[in-house]
Amino acid sequence: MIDVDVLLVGAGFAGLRALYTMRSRGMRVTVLEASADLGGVWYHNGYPGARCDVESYDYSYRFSSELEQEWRWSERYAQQPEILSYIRHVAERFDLRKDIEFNTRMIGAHFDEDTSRWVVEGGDGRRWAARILMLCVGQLSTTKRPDIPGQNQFKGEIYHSGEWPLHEVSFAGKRVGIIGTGSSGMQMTPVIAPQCAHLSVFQRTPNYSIPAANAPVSEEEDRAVKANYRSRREQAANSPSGLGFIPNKKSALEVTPEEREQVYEAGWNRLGFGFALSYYDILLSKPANDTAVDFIRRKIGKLVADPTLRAKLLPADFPFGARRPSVDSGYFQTFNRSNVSLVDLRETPIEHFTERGIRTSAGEHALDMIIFATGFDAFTGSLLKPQITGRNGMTLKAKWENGPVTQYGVAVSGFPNMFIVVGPGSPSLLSNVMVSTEEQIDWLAALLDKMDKESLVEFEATEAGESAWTEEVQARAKETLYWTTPSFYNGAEIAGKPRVFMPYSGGVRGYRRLLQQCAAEGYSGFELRPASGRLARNTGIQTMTPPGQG
Ligand code: N01
Repeated sequence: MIDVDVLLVGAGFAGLRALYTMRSRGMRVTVLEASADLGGVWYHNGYPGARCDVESYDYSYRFSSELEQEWRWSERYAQQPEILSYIRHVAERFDLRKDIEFNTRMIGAHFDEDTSRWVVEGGDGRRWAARILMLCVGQLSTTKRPDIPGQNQFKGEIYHSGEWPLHEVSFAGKRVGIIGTGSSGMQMTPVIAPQCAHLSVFQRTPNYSIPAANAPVSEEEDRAVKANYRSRREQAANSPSGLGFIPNKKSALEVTPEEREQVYEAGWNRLGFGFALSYYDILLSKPANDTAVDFIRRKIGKLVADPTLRAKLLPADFPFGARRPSVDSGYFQTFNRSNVSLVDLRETPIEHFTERGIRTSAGEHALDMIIFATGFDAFTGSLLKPQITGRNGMTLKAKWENGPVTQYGVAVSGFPNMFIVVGPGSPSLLSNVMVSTEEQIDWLAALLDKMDKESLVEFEATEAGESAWTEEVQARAKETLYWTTPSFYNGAEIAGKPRVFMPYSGGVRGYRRLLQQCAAEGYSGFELRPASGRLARNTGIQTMTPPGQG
């Protein structure tokens, strides 16, 4: 058994930041990473056109101003290879690789109540004992491959956007089919279309998208951001989404149609996701949202020449933003190409794969390559893959049978000293995850500082605390339009998954204040114990119950 202070799982953005921070506190840290190299989702999502839809300067670490100053982003929205280069640069610069065990999947972990340590099992049979278990496994890292019959019969190539191979994939002369029109499908469509013989896009639900207005970053822009990076970070941390956009304080319904049109027009080719904050109530009120939908449909409509195709591509039956919109670079225009066709799965559903392609209710589409851009088992997929067992033999799977229950998205009662980074119940995918990730890791570091100072051994969410928080997450979602639409925010992407709302929709700033308040109140909603639960009970040591705790 290998003894460490912190066992971290996942070497993506969150895992590397956690490694840096925990090691800087003098802790012995080991990271288990199932893949052969760094990057997490950015390692696996190497499909053509993959890029971040958060601006590069904001989708980067804030913990080191030297790093901020020395790294030069080339585009407003970085492509996947550039993001991977950044991650690798960070690992080299802070000498992080030496503590990472690659090709090592955590298959299980259980909390030993006698020693108050997590015993973690690697897929290769090795075992680690750790005081703290930190799960940095990502929210969109377990891919979803629909259960379409006949997949084994297909004789061509099959790929998934989230498990893209490391080798070069050639599209030349091939008939390619993409299933799925979320962000991944919308990003790859305009890039693959010019490279292949024919592209068929299999669409079930037309999706909203805002133009990325991507552009190279000029020297002048780079200097301007770097001269004011601290205030840019502050602004991001104090914005609802962590993207730095402050919502317009006006309602979309209180202004004249002319003024509204001007505001939407000004934001359309500039704001990306920020377009959703053109008015404060776009994500809160259906009538307000309808004004944005009307504008977006008109804009998209102008991009598609053929009226029948246009009608099929226009999103209609859910509010803008209620499912995650895309930020695209020429997606809709791609359908004007003569080598691109849309297969509307609502009219002609997929029946099965054949040797030669995909059969829908209207007939066979002959293909050489099929790409699943069908998304992920979001939020909980990767947390529930390993067998994680807390106190009294309770597994996380059993505990979350009816949906994830967490205190602030970071901890679970019954699972002492286990910390989830950007887990369900935190702003997570409703925020710039970089902001949420760094916020949570710094918060944990402060908690561990306090525990060390006061010789405390365990932290654990209380049941009352996590129940109240889980209700709060649902209550906040019900105030929004997110609630109205089936999506991966509420478990609708996987048949049989509990239908609960998973990310906290109260905003990054509000969430940070709650974390700060929790710490100021002596970590309300958590128990901090001077010994393991069993030891404390056996020896009569009083469990410390901080004030303000339920
Ligand atoms: O996945 P999705 P994604 N038959 O779940 C369709 C992040 N991301 O990989 O809507 C046919 O959004 C499904 O149809 P429907 C980002 O957070 C980030 O595109 O369920 N179709 C939908 O069209 C994003 O939101 C970046 O009817 C089926 C699509 O597949 C998230 O990843 C870049 C189907 C899935 O869309 C996921 O995006 C790219 C079936 N059986 C992605 N099952 C960044 O920039 C599903 N679909 C950071």
